[in-house]
Amino acid sequence: MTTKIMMTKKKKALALAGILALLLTGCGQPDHPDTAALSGANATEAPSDTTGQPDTATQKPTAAPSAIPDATPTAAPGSTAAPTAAPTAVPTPTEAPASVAAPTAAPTAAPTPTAVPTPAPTAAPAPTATPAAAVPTEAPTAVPTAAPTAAPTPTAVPTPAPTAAPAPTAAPTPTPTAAPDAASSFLSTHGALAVNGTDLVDQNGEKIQLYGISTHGLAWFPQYVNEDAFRTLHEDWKINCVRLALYTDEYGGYSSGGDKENLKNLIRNGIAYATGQDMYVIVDWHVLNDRDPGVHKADAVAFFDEMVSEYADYTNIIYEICNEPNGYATWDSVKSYANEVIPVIRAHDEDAVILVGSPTWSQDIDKAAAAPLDFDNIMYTLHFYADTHRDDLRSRLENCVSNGLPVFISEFGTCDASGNGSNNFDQTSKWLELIEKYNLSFFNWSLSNKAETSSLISSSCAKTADWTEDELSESGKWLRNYFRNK
Ligand code: IDC
Repeated sequence: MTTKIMMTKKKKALALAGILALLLTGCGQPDHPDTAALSGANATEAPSDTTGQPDTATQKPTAAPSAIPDATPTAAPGSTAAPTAAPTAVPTPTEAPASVAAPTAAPTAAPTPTAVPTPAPTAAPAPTATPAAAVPTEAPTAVPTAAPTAAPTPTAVPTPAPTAAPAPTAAPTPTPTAAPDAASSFLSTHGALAVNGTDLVDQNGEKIQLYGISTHGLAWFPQYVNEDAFRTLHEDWKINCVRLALYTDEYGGYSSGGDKENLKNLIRNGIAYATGQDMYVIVDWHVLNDRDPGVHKADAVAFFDEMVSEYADYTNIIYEICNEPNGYATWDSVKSYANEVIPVIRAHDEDAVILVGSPTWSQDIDKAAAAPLDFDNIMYTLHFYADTHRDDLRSRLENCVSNGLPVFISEFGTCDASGNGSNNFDQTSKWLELIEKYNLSFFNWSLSNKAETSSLISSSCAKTADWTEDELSESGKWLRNYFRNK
């Protein structure tokens, strides 16, 4: 507790320094020269798509259904997620605008402090919870090195000495005790992160860069949330963070008929496996088909309220509250959503780093720069797909960062914005050069074997861990090599 409190103070100091820096440099740039150009300019770069992004309205019908068959059947060992999914149940985008106004707005009442107490928070990530994905026998070892810096609270595992029944919540999960071998652990070295100016910094105020890969939709590919997969990613791919993509409104989405409990358990397991592998982890509320995050705001509020209360003492979790607003979503609507969801998270974890997307599939960071949120420890996400987004978006990124906006690349592809087409490693290299120049964090899409270019695992490989190089896709080989040589 003391550690956490001390870090909190330190982070506040850093945040203040950050604010001062922002005030001094000024981060707004309302008249960004690329703004006008960008929406149409990609036409030359991406012949088939003027926005440079998949139109989720047209994409959805064809994308989701075909995805399911080639993905789940052979691969998922007994995935309970698949069948029903009812992708078509989703509200049509054009009807939605009204909901942006968020009448239902689930009054942020949520952040009631009472949520935190009893749940013996640190005990949560019971790996046995998800039948489909969890590999039962692995449970105990999952959280050993567990965020040592996280709450060394003694009170954790109380006495509930669950009688016999290994009930769902039972799992006397390894409570991160003190921190014996702390010195050698990446998580204990870097601890709770914060944002200082444009930098992501660790508990010592030193710059840190997170990098790794994003899962595909957890409902689509639950089988990759297993301890061996995360061990492979950490030990063999040498990444330091995994992003868990929880679609809200697509196939098996959290707010479109998906099994909420199962999805939350996949998140819990993902957190446990990442923590056990000494990695940071991003919990991504993957807004896409819903376009405006306000559409499912009530679910977002309830989801983050529950999850963050369970993990309030973890120092290795980053919350991403809206993957890619698009369509009719505006920065104002994203902002009003963020202004309701962020306090819910902060009610449990007052200084968690939170990632916020922007309109046009998280490309409009200049709009965020012109009217940033009024919270500490926020980073704005920029997403790119290398064969679609090129110089225009790169210079927007560079302008925003040099003007003081903290940016985090929570998703990128080496191919085009549909997730398919050809890989463009020349353009990917240009992006990575810029990313390294500014020490930005970055995450590739995606950990799956779906037959599409952006999948990192070859579609002919059903293994869910320990992939050999032959079993990786073209981009899988390229990226693994990049990560290993960083
Ligand atoms: C794509 C998946 C594809 C799935 C589709 C659903 O690769 O299998 O059918 O979503 O709509 C994004 C999104 C990400 C997309 C990806 C590729 O964040 O969810 O995944 N992409 O289109 N933004 C830009 C590209």
